[in-house]
Amino acid sequence: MTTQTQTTSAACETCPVHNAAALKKLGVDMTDFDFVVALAGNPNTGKSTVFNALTGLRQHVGNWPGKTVTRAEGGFLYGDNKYKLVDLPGTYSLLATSLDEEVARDFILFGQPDVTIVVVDATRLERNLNLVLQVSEITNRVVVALNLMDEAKRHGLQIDERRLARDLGVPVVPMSARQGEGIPELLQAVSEVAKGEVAGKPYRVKYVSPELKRAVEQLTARIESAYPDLPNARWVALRLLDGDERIAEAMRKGELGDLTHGSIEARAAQLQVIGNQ
Ligand SMILES: Nc1nc2c(ncn2[C@@H]2O[C@H](COP(=O)(O)OP(=O)(O)OP(=O)(O)O)[C@@H](O)[C@H]2O)c(=O)[nH]1
Ligand SMILES: [Mg+2]
Repeated sequence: MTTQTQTTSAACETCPVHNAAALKKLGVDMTDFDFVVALAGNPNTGKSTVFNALTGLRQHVGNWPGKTVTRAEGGFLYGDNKYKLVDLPGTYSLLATSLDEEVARDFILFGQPDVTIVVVDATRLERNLNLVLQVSEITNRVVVALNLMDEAKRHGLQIDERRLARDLGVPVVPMSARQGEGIPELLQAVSEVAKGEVAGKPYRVKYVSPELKRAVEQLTARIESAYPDLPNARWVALRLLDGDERIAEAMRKGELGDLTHGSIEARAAQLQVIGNQ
């Protein structure tokens, strides 16, 4: 083998396609994980399909929305790191209206995942982007899995994923999870964001009014002092200013503290959510 060939093959080993070999599905083994990754997305976009592909577990998959109703967790090894992957119920928005949406919302907002993968349906991009923008409001660590690309192609839809990534300010990985296409690239993107090698700079809605900005800042500070362990106090402040009765009620009853990372973990342990074995 010539030096040239060796160089080429060594370089090639770092490409995502070859890194596929670096995935080890760990099933329910989540001991000593380095990173927590959440799978969020609208209902029926392929979250559990991705979850199963990465963990080797068998979460319920089917072609109708609302199958996953509670959290499921599994592990995988990629490169030198162990990951805990959390499959969530589908949700259209972080303004949860149903119990399973609430499970997803609570984990995305308060579970402090290191990376949130938002799985979107490439054939219904506009509707799906709503959640991407909402998640982008609360964290920089987002990867968009642009799933069902096979369906999009079948319908003659063309998506400029580079442009989309630029506009959203986060990595976008086109994929067809059911066929396993794009999984290596997704893993690569997730590991880069988890390790801080790639820093997203998500598009955020700009608050034009200085009064609103000031009100948000003041209220955020008060919430932070009342609930020092609560991540995303700013989101809670925005919801309160928007007149969200459920959040106001949780605040009045002192239940907001139940949404901190530790409490969510404890509640999950009680529920024993791995119902897929
Ligand atoms: N054609 C195609 N179908 C897919 C792809 N990924 C997943 N599916 C199918 O889409 C349907 C929904 O997949 P799930 O993984 O159950 O979706 P989910 O997001 O977990 O759904 P909920 O838990 O109900 O929110 C299933 O029939 C999958 O087989 C894909 O890339 N292409
Ligand atoms: Mg599911």
